[in-house]
Amino acid sequence: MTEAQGKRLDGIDLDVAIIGVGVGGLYALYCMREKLGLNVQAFDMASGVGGTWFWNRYPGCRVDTESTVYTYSFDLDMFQNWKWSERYARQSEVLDYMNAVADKHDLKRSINFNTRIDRAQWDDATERWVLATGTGETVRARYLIEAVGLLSSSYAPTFPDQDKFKGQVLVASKWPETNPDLSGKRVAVIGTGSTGIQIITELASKVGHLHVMQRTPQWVVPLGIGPFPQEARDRINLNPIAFRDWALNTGTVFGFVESTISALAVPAKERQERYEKAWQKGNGFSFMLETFADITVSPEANKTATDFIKAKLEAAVKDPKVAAMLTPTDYYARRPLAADGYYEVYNRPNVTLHDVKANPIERYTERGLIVGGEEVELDVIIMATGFDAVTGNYLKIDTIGKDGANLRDIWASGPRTFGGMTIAGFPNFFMVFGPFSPFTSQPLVHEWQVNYFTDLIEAAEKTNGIVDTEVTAQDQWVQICQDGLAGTLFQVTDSWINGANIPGKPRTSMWYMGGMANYMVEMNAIRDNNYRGFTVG
Ligand code: N01
Repeated sequence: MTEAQGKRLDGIDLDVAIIGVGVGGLYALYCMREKLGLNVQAFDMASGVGGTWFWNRYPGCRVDTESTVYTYSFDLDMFQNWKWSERYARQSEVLDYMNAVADKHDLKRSINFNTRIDRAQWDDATERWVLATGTGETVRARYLIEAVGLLSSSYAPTFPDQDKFKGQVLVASKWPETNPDLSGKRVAVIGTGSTGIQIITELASKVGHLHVMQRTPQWVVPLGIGPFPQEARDRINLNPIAFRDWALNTGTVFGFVESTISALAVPAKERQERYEKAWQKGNGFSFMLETFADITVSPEANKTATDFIKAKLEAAVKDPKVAAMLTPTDYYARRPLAADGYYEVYNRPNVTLHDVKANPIERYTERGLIVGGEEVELDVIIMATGFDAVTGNYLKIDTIGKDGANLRDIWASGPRTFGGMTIAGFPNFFMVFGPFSPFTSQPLVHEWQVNYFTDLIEAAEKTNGIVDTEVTAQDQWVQICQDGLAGTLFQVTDSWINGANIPGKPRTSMWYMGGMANYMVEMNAIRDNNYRGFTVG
């Protein structure tokens, strides 16, 4: 056993067990060990830190949130001095950063890599979580923190006769550590979400022929890739805490202030100018939320945005038939997509767009895929088909709370949580960015939630208390979240945001839609009211 693999497991009794060492889990490990001085061990299936950034190393992978807010703030020195090279960091740079954080704080000695947790059961008699690893070992812990990721549970559907295919099938979210050489090859990309468009724009000029298998077209705006802006660095350096707090006090923590103006309240000329400015600046979230306040809630306002993008698309794509295939018919109300030069890719002679809704992928052959009755010959097929988002990884672990309550039963028709962090009947159990967390960018919000429950655990430690959640408080929280999504176009537009992307998954709200600033107000009021809604028994 190497040092990086962590302690021997079987029979160990911990204060805290953490599942997952992505952005949230690493910080939770830091807080539990360094702030509270608890005996903590973290577990991850990967052989290194990074969570989704460990696995998603496909060509073109990078954050599409500005690096200014895709960072930790707890280590002020690193917050100020880590030199992100680009406005949107590449996956390799994010992974380097996370390794640097883990190494600086010596976190890896408390992590068991290559370790899957299959089962977690609360034992009332000993007031401990009993975890079972994939290799049959047992670990006990007073607290369990699951930081298993919002978009980490891969979804890669299979098609008939896959075993006959003589080429290679690669899943974007489980990309091989050694990057395969795709130059000159006939490559298909199945899926045109954030992952698909990053791969498509990166590979179009590098492969022999690229076949894009598009089921539902999406609205795409430019990302605006470029060097990390000096003015952002200056602003962070001037007062990092003030910058962090400013970002947290916006609605979505993407590093800008959301608009409060209706798209319908300004003259058409001004509206066009605003959209044009946002288009030139780049960034999907900014285009959707910084331009106008009601794009995601009003069909009329939404149409002003889609009319603008449609005109750009039609100007960019030379073949009108291809432009028509690329034009969505639904609202601009999925998670917004951004990539530089996406539509222009389809002018290349080595790129073919397939409409696999009209002409479905039927099956594999030895040489490729049958699409709409015709064989497409391929060397490599890339599945960019997304994730069982938000709830997927929680439900993979067989989690049993008090009185034998199984999480899979409790969440059968949709998740139930309090503040996105706890679940009634699951004592001493915490989630980082669990269902019904705010609909925001992640790292700073992960930190905020971890800080919040670190304080709660500290309070419980003082009285040897067990933290649980009142069912009524949880019900109220779920209701607020369901009402919140119901008022938006995200609710009526199929995507992973509402669970519609996974066959058989309940279609429901999984978010607090009131914005981060309001979320902090609500959660701080709960804390200041003696943690109303939590029980520390
Ligand atoms: O997944 P998606 P993703 N046959 O669900 C298609 C984050 N992320 O991995 O729309 C054919 O968005 C599916 O088609 P349809 C980000 O939050 C961030 O791209 O269901 N096609 C769709 O086109 C993002 O939103 C970055 O009809 C099938 C695609 O696969 C989230 O992860 C980078 C199919 C899935 O799109 C998920 O993005 C990457 C089938 N059977 C990801 N099944 C950053 O930049 C599915 N599809 C930070």
